[in-house]
This record gives sequence, C-alpha cells and structure tokens, in this order.
Amino acid sequence: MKIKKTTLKKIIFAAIITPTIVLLGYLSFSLAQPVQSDTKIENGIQIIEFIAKNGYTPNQIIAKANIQNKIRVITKNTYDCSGVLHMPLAGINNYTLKPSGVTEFDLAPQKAGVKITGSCSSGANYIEITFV
Ligand SMILES: [Cu+2]
Repeated sequence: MKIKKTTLKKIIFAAIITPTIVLLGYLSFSLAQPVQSDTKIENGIQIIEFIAKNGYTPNQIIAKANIQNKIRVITKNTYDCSGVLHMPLAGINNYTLKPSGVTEFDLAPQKAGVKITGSCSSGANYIEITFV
C-alpha cells in the first residue's frame, strides 16, 4: 500500500502537534493549580515568618487566604527601631519585640486580596503581607 505524501505530512504533523498541545494544556493547568505562597503550614496553621533586624526580611510575603495564621517574628540582637512592630490590621500596635528570640501573634484567616502592612516605630521600614 502506498501512502500519499500529503497524508504522510498530515500524520507527522498530527504526531508532533497533538502531544505539544496536550503538554502545553497540562502545563498551564498545573501552573494555575496550587496557590504559590511564601509561608509554611505547621499543625494546620499557616506560619508567616520574617526577621526583624535593620528592617524586615523578607518585607513582601505572599500568604494563603482562608486559613488560621501565626505571624512569627524572629529577632537576633535587634536593637534598631525594627524591634518595635506596628501592624494595626493584625492587632499589633507598636509592640516591642524581645531583642533576640521568636515572638508569635495569632492572626485570623484573611480573605484573598487582603494586604496587611506593617512598619517599625519610625515608619522607615516596611513590610507587606498579601493574601491570595
Ligand atoms: Cu524605623
């Protein structure tokens, strides 16, 4: 049996293009799936962690919406003004952190799109938590 050249071209085309489309479709689906965040989950609670020393590191955090949170602030010989944290939407009002150690604050689940910002006592250092 003789296969026409055009038929052969169609077969090759289909053999290459079809898997490519399937692969691209799968990739876009899998990339769209889980929400990317900078946080970790411990015992079902989202931990939003940053370091306070000469500012806040990181100072932009993506967190998951609709889950109970804990804001965890780590200090390491922090004697500058970032040791006083002001984050009113999280109920933290000019809170003086211990100079070294871990301080945790409970934070209720937040809706997607909410941004909680914070600053040091002088307002020079900034941190932003975005819920997605
Ligand atoms: Cu400051």
